[in-house]
Amino acid sequence: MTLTCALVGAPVQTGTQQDGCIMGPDAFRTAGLARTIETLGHRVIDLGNAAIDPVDAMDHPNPALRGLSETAAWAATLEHAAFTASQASDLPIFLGGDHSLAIGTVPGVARHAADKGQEQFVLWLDAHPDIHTLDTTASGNLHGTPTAYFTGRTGFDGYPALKAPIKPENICMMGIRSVDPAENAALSDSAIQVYDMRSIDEDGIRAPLQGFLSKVEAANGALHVSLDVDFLDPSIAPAVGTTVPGGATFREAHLIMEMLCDSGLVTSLDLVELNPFLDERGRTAHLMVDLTASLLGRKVLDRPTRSHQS
Ligand code: B3U
Ligand code: MN
Ligand code: MN
Repeated sequence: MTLTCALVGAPVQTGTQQDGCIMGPDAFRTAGLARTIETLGHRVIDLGNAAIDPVDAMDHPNPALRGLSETAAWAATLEHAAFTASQASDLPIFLGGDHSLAIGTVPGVARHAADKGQEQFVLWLDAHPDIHTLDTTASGNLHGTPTAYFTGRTGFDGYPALKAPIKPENICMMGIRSVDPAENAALSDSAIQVYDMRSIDEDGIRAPLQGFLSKVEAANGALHVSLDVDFLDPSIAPAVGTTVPGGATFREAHLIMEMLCDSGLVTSLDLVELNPFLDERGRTAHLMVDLTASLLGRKVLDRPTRSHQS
């Protein structure tokens, strides 16, 4: 199937401690994202980079917080950008930028799904659950907070009101291996499906992902995939500020993307946390582009692979 993909640059780095994610959108473009997608027979429209206006400082009792007013401003800007890109294309691809951008992209695509009468689902591919509130984050880095915000948890004063919060039971997290105590408590009380690296080691990727995709299909839902570079093992994806050992392998990551492609269910994608300043000759940027290619139909064989025949 030929898709129209809209690229939306989201050069957000106020959610992290380390500078560099601001260059992410240009690194994805330089690594040939548009060309690669077009080679697979799809159409690409590049909508350029979103931007925020200067903002006034916001106060908050948590003294660790940094970049609060800018990040809250990105929420509104990217919600709008994601909503309009969803209307203008079959598949908006958001080029990060740190993961705090999902406070805009996920609510924006969810509003579009709600308008169409569809439930929004989210596949969160990350070393971290990013489920801190403004009160619980000890690092103060707001890229650790998006899933708490878009599921409608309290503790986000000053942020835009959510029009279509994501139901926790519609979220599947994979690759999780770094969880703070407050996040652990939040996940214990939550209906979010979490597959940590232990469960992937024991059961593999295929069965849990197939289970989640069946749920999305049964609900005729929209599916947003949020891919954090640190989902991948640092040995294959060094260009990220928060490397965590024991990540997804090259083969696991491609298998996920191939299964997502076969499902035909993905309606939007975040590519986040790429810090080109930390990359080695563009290899992480290229890997993220290659994973996107697998999601959009690049295959080893034209004929079905063995697993499809059995
Ligand atoms: N949970 C930690 C670490 C972290 C979260 N997201 C990333 N790192 N990328 C925190 O700072 O909230
Ligand atoms: Mn993340
Ligand atoms: Mn992460």
